[in-house]
Amino acid sequence: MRGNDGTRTGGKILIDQLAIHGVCHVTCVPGESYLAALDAFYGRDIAITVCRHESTAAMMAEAAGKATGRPGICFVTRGPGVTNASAGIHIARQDSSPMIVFVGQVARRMRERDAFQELDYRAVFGSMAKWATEIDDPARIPEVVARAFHVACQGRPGPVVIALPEDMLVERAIVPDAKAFEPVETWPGLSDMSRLQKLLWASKRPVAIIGGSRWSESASAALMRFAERFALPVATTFRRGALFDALHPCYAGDLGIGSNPKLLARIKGADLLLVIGDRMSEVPSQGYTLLDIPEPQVKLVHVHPDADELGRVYHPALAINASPTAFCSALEGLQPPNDIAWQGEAETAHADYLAWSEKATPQPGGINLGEIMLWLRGNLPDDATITNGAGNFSAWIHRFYRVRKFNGLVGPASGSMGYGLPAALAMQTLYPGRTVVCVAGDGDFLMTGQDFATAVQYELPVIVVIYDNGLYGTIRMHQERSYPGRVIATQLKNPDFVAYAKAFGGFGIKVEKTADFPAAFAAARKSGKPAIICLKVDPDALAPGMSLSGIREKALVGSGKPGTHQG
Ligand SMILES: Cc1ncc(C[n+]2csc(CCOP(=O)(O)OP(=O)(O)O)c2C)c(N)n1
Ligand SMILES: [Mg+2]
Repeated sequence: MRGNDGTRTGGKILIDQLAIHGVCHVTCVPGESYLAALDAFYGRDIAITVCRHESTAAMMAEAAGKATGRPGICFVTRGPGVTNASAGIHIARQDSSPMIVFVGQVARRMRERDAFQELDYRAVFGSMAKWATEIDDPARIPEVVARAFHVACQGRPGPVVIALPEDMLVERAIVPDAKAFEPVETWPGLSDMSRLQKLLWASKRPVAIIGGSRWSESASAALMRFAERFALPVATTFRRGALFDALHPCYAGDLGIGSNPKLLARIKGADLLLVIGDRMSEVPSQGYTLLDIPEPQVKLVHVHPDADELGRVYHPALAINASPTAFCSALEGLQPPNDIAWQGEAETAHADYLAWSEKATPQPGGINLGEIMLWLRGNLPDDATITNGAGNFSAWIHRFYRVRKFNGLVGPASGSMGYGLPAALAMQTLYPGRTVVCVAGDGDFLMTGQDFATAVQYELPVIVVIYDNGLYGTIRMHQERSYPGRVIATQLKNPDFVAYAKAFGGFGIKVEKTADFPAAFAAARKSGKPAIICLKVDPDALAPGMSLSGIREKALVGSGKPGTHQG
């Protein structure tokens, strides 16, 4: 509260800054360490989602940051609270998403005694967050918070962790507010664009690869127009499929895990790669095999919003320090050559993509998740969003679900399990009218499954489709490849997910045959409640076109060993 003397508590100053910077929603798990900040939310026009676990609160904030380009905001308590939140902080780091985590801290006079739940946040998050700091003086809150918004959003976006000593939050200070932050765009120079045009004109087989953050719906539309004018094949990187309409005639597919071999061959055969916004890290670079390090064997044009990422791993022929949003509007000024040397390549690349994603691969058992993806892509509304975490189940989404809209897919490029439900909660909170479907593994779902309660509490009608194979299937796959028949620590005894959904106050239904999915989905929607559709699947159905037994046999033949244990 503001006193008659013009003073405000640290907590009040803090929440005032959030409002000024345009925050209208935060996530949290409460703690006594930041009560004064919580109290300052009282009666304010900022919605709060209280979660059951800090990993959900942090992943929700990360997903909101990923979807909007503005920092997702999360409040957690000290020690155990913020260490629980660290999974979400790590995702924001790897996925380059803007996010600010506020965390309670012991009172200033107790610091460095290893007081109750004390942590040195600068040390603990120093290498994971983009910036980790602590506010000692309430009069500096406007300065630090404004800087946090800039740091989180500019260059390569990422997480900022700000510790709030308990006594600092109740201390009163007189300080003016900061002004609302405006994210700074980084524009390509005219000479960058003319060098790019020359390289394109000299090229015979160019391919564009897009990913990373700092995109917008209009940037993605501008890129589609550019691709059309230049007849340029465009691939998206791992879990960034929502940046380009899958049915656009230039879409070449997804460069992730289990990618189309024809796409990989096309990229290997290219003479110019135009990488926009992405780092070409381990997964899209196919374990750092697509491009030689440090000197790529192909002409690389690397466009990235952070100068530090340019030349970090790859030495590009042309490095352009620009945000994808600014770069894509500058693309409107480029002229295609009169005679496009690669004419027809985009068409072929798109035909290869369509053929790769057209028909579901056969699977053992009654459920084929590929067929379900085909049904979802044909029946979900245009603006629907699919979210996912990590596990083999997600391979069916990336291969068969054709993402048509910006934000139509929200997943962790960092491969973090448990992400799908929090991301779905974040998307449904941001866009209440949309259909939001989380596709989860059984292992994956239960990493944050307790927050199905949050969906019920806030009446967020997300639909969770669980691929219940009773396995940490991905790890079992690696296990069978490296140690065939020696099954250890990858089997799961699951709860009854239908009863689970109902116990939380949601809707639950089990599906054992692919043909029953549409009716189950309709029933879930009709219920208007958060829902779980549990797909009881044959554990042998490991990944698209891949069976557990097949993998084991292949590995045994390769090693010449007989199986020692049946899983
Ligand atoms: C937080 C986290 N812990 C562990 C892993 C390692 N990991 C990757 S996939 C996987 C198993 C996923 O199992 P499930 O969700 O059931 O999907 P499935 O592979 O069976 O389809 C594990 C344990 C991870 N990626 N993230
Ligand atoms: Mg599983």
